[in-house]
Amino acid sequence: MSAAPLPAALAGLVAELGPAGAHTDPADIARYLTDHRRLYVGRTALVARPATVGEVARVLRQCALAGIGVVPHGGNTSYCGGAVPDESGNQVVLSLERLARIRAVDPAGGTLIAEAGCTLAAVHAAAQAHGRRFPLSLGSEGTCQVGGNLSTNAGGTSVLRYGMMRDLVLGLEVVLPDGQVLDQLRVLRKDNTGYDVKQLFLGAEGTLGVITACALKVFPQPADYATAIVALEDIAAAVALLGRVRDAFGDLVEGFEYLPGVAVRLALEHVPGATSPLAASEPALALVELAMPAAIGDLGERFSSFLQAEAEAGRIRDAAVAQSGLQRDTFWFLREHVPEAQTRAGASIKHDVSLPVARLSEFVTRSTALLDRIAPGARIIGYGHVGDGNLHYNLSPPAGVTKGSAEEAAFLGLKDTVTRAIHDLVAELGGSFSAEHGVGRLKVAELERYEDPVALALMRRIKAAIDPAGTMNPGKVLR
Ligand code: 2HG
Ligand code: ZN
Repeated sequence: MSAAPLPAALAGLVAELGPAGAHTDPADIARYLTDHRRLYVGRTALVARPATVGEVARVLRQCALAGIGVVPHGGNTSYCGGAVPDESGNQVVLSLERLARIRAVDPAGGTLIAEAGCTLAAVHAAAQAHGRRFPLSLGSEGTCQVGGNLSTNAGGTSVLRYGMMRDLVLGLEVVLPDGQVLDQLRVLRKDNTGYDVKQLFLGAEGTLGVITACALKVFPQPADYATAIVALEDIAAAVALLGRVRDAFGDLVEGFEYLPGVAVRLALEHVPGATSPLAASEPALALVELAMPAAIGDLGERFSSFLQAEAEAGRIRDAAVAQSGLQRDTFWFLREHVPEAQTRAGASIKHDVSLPVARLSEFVTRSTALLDRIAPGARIIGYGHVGDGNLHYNLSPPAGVTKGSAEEAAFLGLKDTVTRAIHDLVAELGGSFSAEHGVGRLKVAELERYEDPVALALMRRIKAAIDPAGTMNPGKVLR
């Protein structure tokens, strides 16, 4: 795509930011234009790369004055096109990558202050260096940035115990669209001082301002893990097991991930190095992980006995408990690589839905029947964070359909019909069409369709109040 011309109103800003702070060369800009899933290819004349909060403020103020849209950009791992500019060439990209300092860690107080451009892996490492752990856990941790995690209220695989990103935040520093800096970077666990305005920016996907730093909660490092892969009949058996594991182990349960057999087989077939400790023919697997902050001992043994009793009672089909840290890694490798397996296998139609946990099984049964009619033969790769009621309910074309074939195109042609059926059913069952991936550009119409109209009207009023010029990430979340 051709480079967009630089608006005259931004020439001074470019000079101020200097060569390291502003990319205007199309070769430097290219990597900021396409999202991770390659759903969109945008254009821009400028990628601003501020190195200080003051520079972020100058970019936002200047763009608000000139009426130019600003698209905040972190690690670019969004599933919904939230971090790339549109095709007009009129929007500026604002990359947080140079704001990447860990400002402070307080192990005793259990807090860590990081700038928005730190990768999630860098936050993990900083916490670990102080004997602490930051529990947000995502497959993309080496690439995604904490500013994006905040702006999308990221979830991942330890939500069951620690909550989503929002639950891990104590304070924020945010630059508002007019360049004012909201300084709420407090490390207080208790702070009841009127409206909690920082909450507005968590999950706002950069439509209200730019988060530049955050104060996060950090926790003791687990000293002992017990991790199992359990073979099950179906998702109903997984939900029942979840209840019993929590009865037995309470808050020690950190992760409860579900993989239908078809997802396991896809990973084994397409991802080099993927292995399963149980037979590939099992109808479904759950990856269940317990963790203890102190080495009290026997966690692995207790979990093994629990699973043995489950097997003897006929409630699970089989189980394997990791015998080493390395084996634990192989269990997680299998789980974390299902998305990659699906990508390698070819096209897919993705959904990121959540339901009340008690209705997951009904959802799977009813949606399977719907899909049998709408997309016969399509493989339902419905996996994920069952402990949180969150399924990545993704479809792959029928087995044997090759990448780039006419059959694959026909399958993709069903996307809108399939998605409507799935999202309507989710809504009927009291669920959400966007559990953890956000709205971005992709799901704006879904938000309009499914959100409570009162909530939607409030969102529009908040947007108009905080971003009256409408320059913050235009076209994302709301339009
Ligand atoms: C996961 O849980 C991610 O692995 C990706 O949220 C889900 O690719 C997907 O649909
Ligand atoms: Zn997920």
